[in-house]
Amino acid sequence: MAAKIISGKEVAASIREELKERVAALKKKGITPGLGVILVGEDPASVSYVTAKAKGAEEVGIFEETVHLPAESSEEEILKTVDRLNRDPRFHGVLVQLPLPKWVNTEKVINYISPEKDVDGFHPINLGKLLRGEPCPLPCTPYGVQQMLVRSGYSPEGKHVVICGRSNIVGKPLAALLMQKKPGANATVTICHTGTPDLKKFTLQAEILVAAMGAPKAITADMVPEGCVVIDVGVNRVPDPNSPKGFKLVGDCDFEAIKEKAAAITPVPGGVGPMTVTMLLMNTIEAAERMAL
Ligand code: L34
Repeated sequence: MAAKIISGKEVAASIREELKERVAALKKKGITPGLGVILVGEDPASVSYVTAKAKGAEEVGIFEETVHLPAESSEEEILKTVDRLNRDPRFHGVLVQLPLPKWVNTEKVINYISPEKDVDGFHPINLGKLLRGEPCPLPCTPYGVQQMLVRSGYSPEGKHVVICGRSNIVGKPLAALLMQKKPGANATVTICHTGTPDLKKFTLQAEILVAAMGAPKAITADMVPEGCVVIDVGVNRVPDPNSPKGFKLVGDCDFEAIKEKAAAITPVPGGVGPMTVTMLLMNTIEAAERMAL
């Protein structure tokens, strides 16, 4: 039987309806949640993601401002901008879109974001809290993956989740989130990475398989067990002469072949991407709610 297609776009739309109500409640108290985004350079993928964030913010009633710095910006200029947004009371959330230019120390920039305004959940204080199971802003992509699973009837509780990829923004925080002893988590988690020999040996044991490797068709149908739930976090641009843009978006999974075998799979586009943006909006609203107390 063909897999159910889990629409991140639809789950995101229903969460955004809830968020509109929370924004309305804040506005009644005279508070408009605000998000400051720093974008450095013109990388087309980054520009597209930041545009999606600005549109999402507008949709739910969040005040958003993108500070667009030139590609050649120095580390000092970026740090100064972070500092300015940290101090600006209009912003409850501050984020620096990654990746940054190669001469910039990314860790240093992230460490500079005020932990209270860190709506990406990337600050070491917040990542430490996540690891300890303390309340903290959850990194948006992992949070989105969890919410998409829970809200479409595939809770990870008690399941074996195999994550392919160990990045600081997806693999590692997703593992920390899903192994927590909490509702909607409590999974058995395996992380695979480029140092894993015989990846297939592990992926074939997955009840939920998360692909976050950053390469098209990194996961093929022979690696996916029958009845598995597959979450495709990858967003890759591949050349496509039939598209007016000259490229198309694909994930890390061989979608067409895997959908004949899996119980459910997320598409790209329209899967994890819209969830990432929506959880950022949620974290911004939560930061505003916290600061209102
Ligand atoms: N600081 N940097 C920071 N925070 C983040 O959470 C991110 N990420 C990743 C890259 N850098 C970051 C994002 O925002 C990836 N990411 C992201 C955001 C949105 C989408 C994909 C990735 C998204 O909206 N994807 C759409 C298609 C967008 C398009 O047409 O290009 C989708 O349907 O998948």
